[in-house]
Amino acid sequence: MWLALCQSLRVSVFLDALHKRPTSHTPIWLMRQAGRYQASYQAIRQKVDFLELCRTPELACQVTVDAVDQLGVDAAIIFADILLILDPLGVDFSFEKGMGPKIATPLRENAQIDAIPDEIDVEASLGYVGESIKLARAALDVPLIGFCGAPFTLASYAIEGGGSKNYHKTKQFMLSDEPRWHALMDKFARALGAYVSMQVDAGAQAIQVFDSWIGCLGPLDYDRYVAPHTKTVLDAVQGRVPTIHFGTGNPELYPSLKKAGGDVIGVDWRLPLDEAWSRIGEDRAVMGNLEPATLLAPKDVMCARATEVLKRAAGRPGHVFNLGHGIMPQTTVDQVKCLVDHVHEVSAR
Ligand code: 1CP
Repeated sequence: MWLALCQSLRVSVFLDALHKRPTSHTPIWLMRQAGRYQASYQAIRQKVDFLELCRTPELACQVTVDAVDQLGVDAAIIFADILLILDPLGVDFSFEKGMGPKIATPLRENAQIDAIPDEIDVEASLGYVGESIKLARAALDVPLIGFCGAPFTLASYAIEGGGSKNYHKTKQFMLSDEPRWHALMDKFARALGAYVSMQVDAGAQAIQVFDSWIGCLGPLDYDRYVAPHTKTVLDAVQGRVPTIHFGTGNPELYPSLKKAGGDVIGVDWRLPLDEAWSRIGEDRAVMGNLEPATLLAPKDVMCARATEVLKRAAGRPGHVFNLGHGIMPQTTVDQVKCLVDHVHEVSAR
């Protein structure tokens, strides 16, 4: 009886915060909470490569659940990657050891873009992510987040051929051939919409859209070239589960991100939380905004910075504690656990 009550409370804290309902403490989870900084993850990766791990539901489930068990966070995120959808879109990619993603033949020619399918069969191509979600739901006592990359961030990988510093090729294409740019973004957006719908069908209780590299654009270009397509993705699950719209790098974009959609806006560390929230407006929940590098600092410094974020949130309903971007691989599990405990303790109401 007690156990059932505690479990239902643990479930509701995160989802209540997404809905801007008052909670007993500020829920916390961390982007990239499953990954290379964990010995348990490294042990699995010694046996299978990264893509095989993503495509094996039992292992993806295990990695998802291990992170929650080790850290005591209030939500899980399914173990997968934003690039997996490039498979059914016909864009070949790989992960080289110790490096980021590499696209075999980056999208540079009109014919390549025209050849991308208008529709994909998500069950046939990405059904393994749905299977991971079903297994993880059965094993978890906290809510499970599904996710995808936003059309712009995904397009930037496909066009640049991997990670990029300046996104020159992406911007050149966007500014040179607007109709074809919109055609590409629309194909990506509709595929992504079908993908996140499938994740919700499988049991994902919230969806996060990662526009990790959107900060290279200004608001006018964002509104014109990107917003309608991210909206397509978010609209695909709107009203079914809460959505988190995350972007980094340029706080001037927050009003535009909000207009494109998302019940929750994910913010980085470039503005203090209260300022970011007032730019977004208090009608939305927010997620963030601890600088990831504070996890590399002494514990007292990290905890003081976390307390500062909580102070600026001022206990208002609708704050989910997170980093402003993913956990760095140099971080220790002990340090992350210390942060989670500290946030739970200091925010207890
Ligand atoms: O070597 C390894 O084991 C692979 C490292 C790794 C991991 C652990 C990659 C390669 N992806 C992931 C998992 C992952 N990626 C998750 C689930 C884990 C969790 O959050 O707990 C998620 C949500 C992602 C999403 C993702 N992949 C994003 C968006 C989030 C962000 O950090 O901005 C991006 C940009 C990617 C691309 C990607 N995949 C992997 C790497 C190293 C990168 C980034 C490369 C770059 O900097 O360009």
